[in-house]
Amino acid sequence: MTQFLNIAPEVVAAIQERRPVVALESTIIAHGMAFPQNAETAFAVESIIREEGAVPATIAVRAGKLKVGLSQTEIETLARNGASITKLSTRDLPHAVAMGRDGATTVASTMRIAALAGIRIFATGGIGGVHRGAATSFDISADLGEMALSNVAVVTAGAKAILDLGLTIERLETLGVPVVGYGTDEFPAFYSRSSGLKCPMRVDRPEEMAALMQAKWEMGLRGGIVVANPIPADFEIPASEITPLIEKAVEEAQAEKIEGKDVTPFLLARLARATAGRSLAANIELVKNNASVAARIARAYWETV
Ligand code: PSU
Ligand code: MN
Repeated sequence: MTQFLNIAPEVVAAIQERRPVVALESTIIAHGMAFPQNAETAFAVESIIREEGAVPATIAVRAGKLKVGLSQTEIETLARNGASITKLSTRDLPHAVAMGRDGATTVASTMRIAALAGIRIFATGGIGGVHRGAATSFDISADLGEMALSNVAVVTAGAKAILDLGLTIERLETLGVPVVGYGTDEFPAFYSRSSGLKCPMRVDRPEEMAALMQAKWEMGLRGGIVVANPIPADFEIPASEITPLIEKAVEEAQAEKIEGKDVTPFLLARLARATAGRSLAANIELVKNNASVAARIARAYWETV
């Protein structure tokens, strides 16, 4: 594996000493937010993880290496070059490695690389899922398939309602993935704390989440865990406000025949524009909150295993 992986010395030391590490994805930097907020958020999230006593490891592909723990300069390069950075899901990793390319990793590929490095917890904004209209488009994010394979707990503010959240939960059930409400009974809808959909299970404390992770993996059950952590109440945008904007963005994507991996970035960009900055503020706050929760879970996990 070492020929493919390039892990920052600080992260290697933490993994070897069984100290808490939190993985972070890079597609959210390159394609999820615009510059300079993407860079500021990426740095803020790393600081929060450090303040909570864990080591951050932002993951991307650099010159064909699976890089775990990016430098400030590498993060800034991803943030500045945004749209021109290749979005790499798991299926794209072999080609990017073979050709010595650069790219930003999605939830799916970040999970896989984190698992290869021995990292068990990952903080993001929102995971991909089953798109609306998937019955005809077959558009289901590889994030879900990866959840069945990689032993990583992903802290996410639920998922954006650009997806069919009900079908996303169904698919995760089929794949055997625990979807755990963190301090909530409801599956959160990214900008909104509530979606009207129930989470199949709930925990309220980092120690409970750590015990769940340990139980799953020590029983030999492979795959990930969705830690569904709602946006802090002060920053939420009510579903009644955001849903019509989401529906309009989905219609625009269909009208403009946007397909494949371009669908998610297109919808995110349209929504950011339609909400004139308010969605961005919400997005930044929920990512920070996920990072803080992930670091606390990481600490609890490495204290118990
Ligand atoms: N959802 C968001 N923000 C994001 C993404 C999803 O609210 O930035 C990104 C993540 O990197 C996720 C990817 O893994 O989009 C999913 O893309 P696709 O649907 O093409 O699999
Ligand atoms: Mn897709």
